[in-house]
Amino acid sequence: MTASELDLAIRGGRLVTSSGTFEADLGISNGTIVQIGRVGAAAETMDANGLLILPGGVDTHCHLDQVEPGMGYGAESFASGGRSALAGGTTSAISFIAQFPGAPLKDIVAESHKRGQRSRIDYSFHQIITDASDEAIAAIPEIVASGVRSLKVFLTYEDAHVTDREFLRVLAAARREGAMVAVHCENYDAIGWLTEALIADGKVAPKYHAWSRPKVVEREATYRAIAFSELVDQPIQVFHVSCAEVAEEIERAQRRGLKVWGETCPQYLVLTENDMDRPGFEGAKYMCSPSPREPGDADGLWEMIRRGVIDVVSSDHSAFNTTGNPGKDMNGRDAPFRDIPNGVPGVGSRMPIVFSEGVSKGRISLEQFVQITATNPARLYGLAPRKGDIAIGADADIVFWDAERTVTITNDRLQHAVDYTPYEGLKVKGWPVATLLRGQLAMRDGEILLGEGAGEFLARAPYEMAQPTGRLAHGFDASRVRP
Ligand code: DUC
Ligand code: ZN
Ligand code: ZN
Repeated sequence: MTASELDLAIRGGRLVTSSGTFEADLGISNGTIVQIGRVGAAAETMDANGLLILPGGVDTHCHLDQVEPGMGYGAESFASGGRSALAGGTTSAISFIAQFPGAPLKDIVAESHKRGQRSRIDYSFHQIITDASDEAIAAIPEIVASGVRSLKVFLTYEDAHVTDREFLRVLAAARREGAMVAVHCENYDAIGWLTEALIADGKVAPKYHAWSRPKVVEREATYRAIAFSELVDQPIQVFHVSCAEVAEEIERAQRRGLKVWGETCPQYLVLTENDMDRPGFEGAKYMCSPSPREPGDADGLWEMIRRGVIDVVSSDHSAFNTTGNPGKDMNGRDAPFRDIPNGVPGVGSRMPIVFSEGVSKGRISLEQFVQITATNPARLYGLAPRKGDIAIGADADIVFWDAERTVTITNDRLQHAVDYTPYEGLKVKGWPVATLLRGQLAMRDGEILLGEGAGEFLARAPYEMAQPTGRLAHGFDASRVRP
């Protein structure tokens, strides 16, 4: 190799970027894209043979190696989750650092970083705040300055939800430090009240999970999160929007110029509440929160995606085996829906499902696919311009994609650690053939070629999307006066 040679040239592909699709070669040096179009001599050449060349997927909502209070760690490690990500064309993910009683935040932060070192893909973290105590609020500046530039709050879940006052304190802390806030929007008390009534009435099967948290419960919490975002003047992303009725709240906020964004997930695009009514314990495999909705609701979500109201599709990969502890049946196969852990795996199936349901079925363009699975999540969470698009100077995270290949999803293809996929038997058109992480061949024909520890921690610097608008009622910035 001569000094002027590229490390790698990718020739004969159709490049899909966030803004266009065109035939061009790619030149890569030191893990970075350095040439697009006419590309010089290279030490190595990969022939794309007319396949699509896409930016590696960016999954900004992925529970990998997350410490779960009282439950140890979820089934999916950074190593196994990274394997699945690469198999499915995803090269970066943001996981979570938990908070729970009795463990100082700095210890959980350190433990999470230690676990991240096994990652096969590039990664970062959202810091979950479940108890906005003075100590937790005081710890936030250092955590954010270390590159964990987003906080997450839950408005439901017994051990995780914050009160309105706590939520405001977290928003204020994020505003002071220049961090994004992600919100799980469902009303804790409404769900608790409905759940008690359902169980008292003998309605305990998995399908009643959907009855315990109808759309309005999500819509109310979404409106409240938006109102508080406006009050504090703090940008937020509403996680896992399950239906158009919830997205309408986000659209209204966006029309008013608020910095409010919405995410949905494949489970809301292809699963329905009927899946939880499968015989025996099968329904438990499809339980996640918010609940999958009724047949037809996905059409409304696609419309919201097309309009740009929802501009990110993440996996919310949340890994519970069907059996074991932790696992879906940890409280017994007859456990009421309330006692069955929520969450479905999906980091490996996200890109193929969104491509198939979106591009192959004519609902969105190739460029929109790139935007919602890579560019927009990278921008929203401060990973751009390094991640999320094919551009000079960006990391050479590349997927060779066969738009014509039809595959029937089976659990083994996804290569995650979880013992099932809710998408077993789903036929998809469009499949990743090879994945590159920073110019290194990471997956080819389903074979994972990068070992544990190949991934890098992505420390996120201050960025515009997480900055406040400057619009405050009466011009009074309470976040500066009272933490
Ligand atoms: N819902 C969440 O909020 N997190 C993980 C899994 C789920 O279903
Ligand atoms: Zn959530
Ligand atoms: Zn989640």
